[in-house]
Amino acid sequence: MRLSHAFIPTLKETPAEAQIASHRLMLRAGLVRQTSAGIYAWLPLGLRVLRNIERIVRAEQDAAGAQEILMPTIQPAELWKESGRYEDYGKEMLRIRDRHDRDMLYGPTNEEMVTDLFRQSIRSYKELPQILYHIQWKFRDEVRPRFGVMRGREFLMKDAYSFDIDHAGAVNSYRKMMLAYMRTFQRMGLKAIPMEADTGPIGGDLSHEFIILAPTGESQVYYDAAFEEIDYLSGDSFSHEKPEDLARFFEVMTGHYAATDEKHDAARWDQVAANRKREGRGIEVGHIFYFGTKYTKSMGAVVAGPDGKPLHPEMGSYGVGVSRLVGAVIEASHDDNGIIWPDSIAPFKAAILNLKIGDAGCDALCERLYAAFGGNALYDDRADRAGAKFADADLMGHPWQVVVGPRGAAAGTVELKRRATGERVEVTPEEVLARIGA
Ligand code: 5CA
Repeated sequence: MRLSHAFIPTLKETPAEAQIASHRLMLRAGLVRQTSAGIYAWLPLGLRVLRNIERIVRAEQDAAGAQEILMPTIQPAELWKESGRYEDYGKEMLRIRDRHDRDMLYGPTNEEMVTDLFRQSIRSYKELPQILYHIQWKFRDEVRPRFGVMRGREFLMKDAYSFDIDHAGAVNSYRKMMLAYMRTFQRMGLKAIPMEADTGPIGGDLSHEFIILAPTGESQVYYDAAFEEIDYLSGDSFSHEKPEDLARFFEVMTGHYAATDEKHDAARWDQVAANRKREGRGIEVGHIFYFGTKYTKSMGAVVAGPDGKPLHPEMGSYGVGVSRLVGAVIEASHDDNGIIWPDSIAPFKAAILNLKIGDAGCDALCERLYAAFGGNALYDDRADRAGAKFADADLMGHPWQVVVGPRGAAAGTVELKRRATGERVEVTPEEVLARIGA
């Protein structure tokens, strides 16, 4: 993308309505614009990040054996009347009436709809387990939407739903999703910690939230250093395949101390060795629930069991705040100059900064690099001051900056800057591509 013609409306001034760094930076770097309270339009730079996050979430769901579907945003009220949540959900639910006077709603979550799909099609225990997921917009009419995309009214969620024949199966699915989440967050360059949580309006009796560490996080967290040391992605770490492996994984996740403020247990905290104690701030980016037969019973979903008798499958649901993650990553990774994207979700791998537009050497070298990046670079081809280009590249947070000036271009070199460390090296264009791996 050429910056001279890109729809990336950066702001010089700090928007007054934004109270936290990620919200300020998302507006300033031109990622999103608010269209109504808590509702945002995603602009090219922001959308590329959102899509990258989706891609990682999807890959890890698929790897764990979950199957992607796509349920609609608009749901019939009948389903929610069956589960009993139509009244319970209160004002957070956006209720709509269609032209035939039928009660509809904009889905805040999809337990009812997925249970309905399940009961229409699955007949036998032999077809279980099933884990279904989708990545779809939700609407919750929050009283006080704030912090930009972190607490919006319309937001993108990955929600998965598991169906098993018994408690042991459901617990295995729950652990599988927990592992998928730890892998997902690590791939995004985040340190995530699962913490026991309340179940709220989803219901059930086992629940964990996934908190990522960020100095500006909403809640105070206490945890064992173990969570900073585990590598969930290495070849010889945990696998989804075997229940024994998942049990060992779950033991590690729940055997080490981790709690938010509300659940903090001073007596248990005292048991943690002093050199293993960690404290910090955190942001909830995911939440998983086991609730057994709550929905399958109330909605009459049954399958034939091994003995031929009907049984209500046991369910869990598993949410990731996909759009919230864009803000959460920025909270975890920024400095005074702007965003610092982790490589895996950055909108572009690199920015190419042409310091002298019109200089034949600079222009030719930049064009050559731009072509070689094949769409993975943002080319700053604006007739602007060098200072403005540096500032915008830092603000937008590209992991690498390739700086092309007339002297270097004549000598066949460029300056390569790593955004995260500020480190600069003088290299040949060939080395740029080799290092960044475009
Ligand atoms: N049905 C369950 C799991 S699929 C559920 O809805 N869980 S939830 O309410 O905890 O939401 C899941 C995730 O969505 C949260 O962890 C959070 O990351 C994200 N989320 C929830 N509310 C909002 C909101 N108002 N704005 C942005 N993200 C949100």
